[in-house]
Amino acid sequence: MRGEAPFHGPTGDSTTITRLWARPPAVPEPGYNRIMSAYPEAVFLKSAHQPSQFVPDEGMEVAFAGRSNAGKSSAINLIVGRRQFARVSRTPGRTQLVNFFVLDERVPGGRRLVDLPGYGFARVPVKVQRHWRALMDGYFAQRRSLTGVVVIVDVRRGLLDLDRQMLAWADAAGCAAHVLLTKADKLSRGAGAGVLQAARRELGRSAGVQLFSALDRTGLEEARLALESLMPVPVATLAGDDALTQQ
Ligand SMILES: Nc1nc2c(ncn2[C@@H]2O[C@H](COP(=O)(O)OP(=O)(O)OP(=O)(O)O)[C@@H](O)[C@H]2O)c(=O)[nH]1
Ligand SMILES: [Mg+2]
Repeated sequence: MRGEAPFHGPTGDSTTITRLWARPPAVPEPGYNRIMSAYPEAVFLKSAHQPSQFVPDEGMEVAFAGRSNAGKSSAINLIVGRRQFARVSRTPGRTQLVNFFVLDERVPGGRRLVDLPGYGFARVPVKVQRHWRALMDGYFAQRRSLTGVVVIVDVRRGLLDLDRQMLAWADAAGCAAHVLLTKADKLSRGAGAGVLQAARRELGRSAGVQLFSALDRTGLEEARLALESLMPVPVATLAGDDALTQQ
């Protein structure tokens, strides 16, 4: 069952965490009060500059893609529940690396998040743009573990052509997609709802879409549920979790 479990942190203060994948235990198991993140096992794995440096293609993987500076790394940090997990930058278009993170080992081969280099930054030299395209082509063509793509879109801009191209890429790779219209804190409720409605109309059933803000946490639960549905843990494993937590 999915739900929120109140727990007491190491300092004794009462905090709320979300366990997306298991029923909260009636009696906290040892170590339970040390869980500070929605994904306590999450760790940075590797940065790759070329396809040959990608981590082994096993388990499940969800990629976060979006325009430069749209808020990909900030979204990952909030969803995972760690402040400095993926690096947030003020200078767009700097890094052209594919960053791999392990989320957990809940399926054989593990579940990973991938922070892709941002696209659409006009001042990037042609050579860098070519490198980006080759890297993305390599990534989408070969990752069999890629089960979903989260496309991060600045709500003030709405869906643009490069976002549509990314969604088409995901579709061609046979991946489900979910769009986060982020920086929702920058727009009024009415304006945000308008962009959401337009995106829903355009995407239809091809992708999920929602409002999000890494600043005020708008849409956090919905985004976590969407992430889980992009990399589902088999029911047999979930049943095992429940059995463990009931001991
Ligand atoms: N107000 C607001 N600012 C945000 C939000 N998300 C990200 N930012 C800011 O936007 C800037 C870019 O955020 P990043 O998370 O680094 O964006 P990115 O897409 O990973 O950027 P690149 O990796 O350079 O492509 C930073 O200054 C963030 O603080 C949000 O939801 N609301
Ligand atoms: Mg980033």
